[in-house]
Amino acid sequence: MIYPKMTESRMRLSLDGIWDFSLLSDEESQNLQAGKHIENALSMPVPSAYNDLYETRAFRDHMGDMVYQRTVHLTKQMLQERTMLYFESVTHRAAVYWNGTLLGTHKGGFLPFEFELNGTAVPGENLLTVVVNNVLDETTLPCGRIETREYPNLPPRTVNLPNFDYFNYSGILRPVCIYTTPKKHIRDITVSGHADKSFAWDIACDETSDVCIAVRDGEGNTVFKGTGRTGTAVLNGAKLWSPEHPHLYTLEVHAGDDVYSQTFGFRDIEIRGCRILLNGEPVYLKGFGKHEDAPVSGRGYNPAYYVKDIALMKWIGANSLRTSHYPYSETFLDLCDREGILVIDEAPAVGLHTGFTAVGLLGGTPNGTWKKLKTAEHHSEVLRDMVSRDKNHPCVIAWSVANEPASEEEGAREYFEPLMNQVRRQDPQHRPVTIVTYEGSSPKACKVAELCDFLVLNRYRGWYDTEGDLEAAGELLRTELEAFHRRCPDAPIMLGEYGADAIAGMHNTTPSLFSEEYQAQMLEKYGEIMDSLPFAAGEHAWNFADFATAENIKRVQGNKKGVFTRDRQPKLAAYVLRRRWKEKK
Ligand code: GCB
Repeated sequence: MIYPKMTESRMRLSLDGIWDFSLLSDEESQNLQAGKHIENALSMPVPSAYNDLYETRAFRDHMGDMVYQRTVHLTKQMLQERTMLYFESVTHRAAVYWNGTLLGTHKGGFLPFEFELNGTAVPGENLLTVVVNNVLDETTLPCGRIETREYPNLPPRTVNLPNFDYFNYSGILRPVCIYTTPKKHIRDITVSGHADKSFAWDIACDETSDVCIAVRDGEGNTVFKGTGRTGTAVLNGAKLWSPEHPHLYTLEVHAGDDVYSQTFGFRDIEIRGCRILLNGEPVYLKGFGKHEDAPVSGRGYNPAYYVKDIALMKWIGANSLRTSHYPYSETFLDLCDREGILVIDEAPAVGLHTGFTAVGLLGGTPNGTWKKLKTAEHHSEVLRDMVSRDKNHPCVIAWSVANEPASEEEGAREYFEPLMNQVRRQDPQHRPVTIVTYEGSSPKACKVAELCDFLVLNRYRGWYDTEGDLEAAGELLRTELEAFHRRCPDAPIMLGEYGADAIAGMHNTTPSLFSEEYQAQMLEKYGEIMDSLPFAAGEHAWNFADFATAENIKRVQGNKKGVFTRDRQPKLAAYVLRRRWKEKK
């Protein structure tokens, strides 16, 4: 699958706009007639999360199905071509109907899928109905739990609890479009450029199609021409891609009647002697774990926020981020290519722990996670789809297979080893692969460290323990990082998360928890420790901005560990990081 766009042989019709929408009870869902117009529909923007668009707790926290619907007008000419319906993401499950006929279903809320319309669609008016389901359990990624609670005088209440610390925004979160291709079409393009100026291409298309390729530089000049479905060549004058100079090239492919162009960069990423090397030079990762999260649209597609966030990352001196805790939109990754941001691309695999959650509501006791969860097959599917979608991006420098799983429990190694190997086999650029681990997975207990090409550790010393005592927090952190270094002396070690909640505007002369001063001091302390460890390879503060979470007593209207507020204004910590990161090489 390649990203749908206009070319001289392809057409793209956006279906974004205001759709009809309704939440469905189980009974309404059973009786839904997908070929009929829904009654009493609400207006709903696509793309967007649905949750914050109308009031009431029942609306926002609905658990189950919801329906989106719109009419689509097609021309005769469009249907003479191969005509596809493409969803960039529907969270978390979709059943898609065209004129009442089920085109297919999809599970997984953060990656694209598509269906062919030929044979079902007609010229003129058509009815598109999408039934979305947002329930998370021990078979989905991310993982959730379903609980039924009994109260006096009330019918039992069933709730869906996330095993993770962000609000379960759902709906049609990213753009939807129809696109056409010639019947014989380009199915996939793989292109990798290297620091030695060599590059390789591989075009999946009909065997009978003649393939010609051309490479264009950033100014649009054709700098190479070749033929064949696969090939390698050297482009002597190629300029390398890096954060300082994110030079991009375009591979233009003609395969039979189909034409498509794919951007790529010349760059190498490798690990040597516990350093991450970009184009042969050590690079220290400075940046954040982020979320796709904004007021009103929630986790919905939001290009203005994408641009603003990257601009703020540059302002603060960051060079990298992790797409915690799911693959971000394709537009965001294109922007990172263009702006030179290094990305650790994370699968939507969070909450794989039946005894621990980030907000501590599960008690923290190892609990037989790997016997209980039934996620292995789906995990393999989302990894396959993530690598396949993102493999050509020069900005993607590494893959994260999961965030904070029960990596200290028996069975973790057996669960993860095949998944790590799958990613390594599939990635044409052989990027480093990791699993991001938490405090419970100590240097003694962790069962997956040796599976990782580099270690990404989430640590909250000074917050979830040793709170208020930054000296003790610092020494605990140092001791633990040193122990991991002794265990894996050749693996670069970085912090994947560290931070403290700070309520913007709350100040103390003697810094205490939740004040802007305490957050700033804590980040400063962690910086001091990282500077003293020669094997430290990077630091990603948690989080770039305040974000929405489920309600619980450990969250003050969401997670407030943002260095920026949810509307992207700086807290004191932003200036502390800025001073440090502008200097730090
Ligand atoms: C973590 C999680 C992240 C949480 C964070 C926190 O370890 O990976 O999703 O939001 O801690 O703030 O507790």
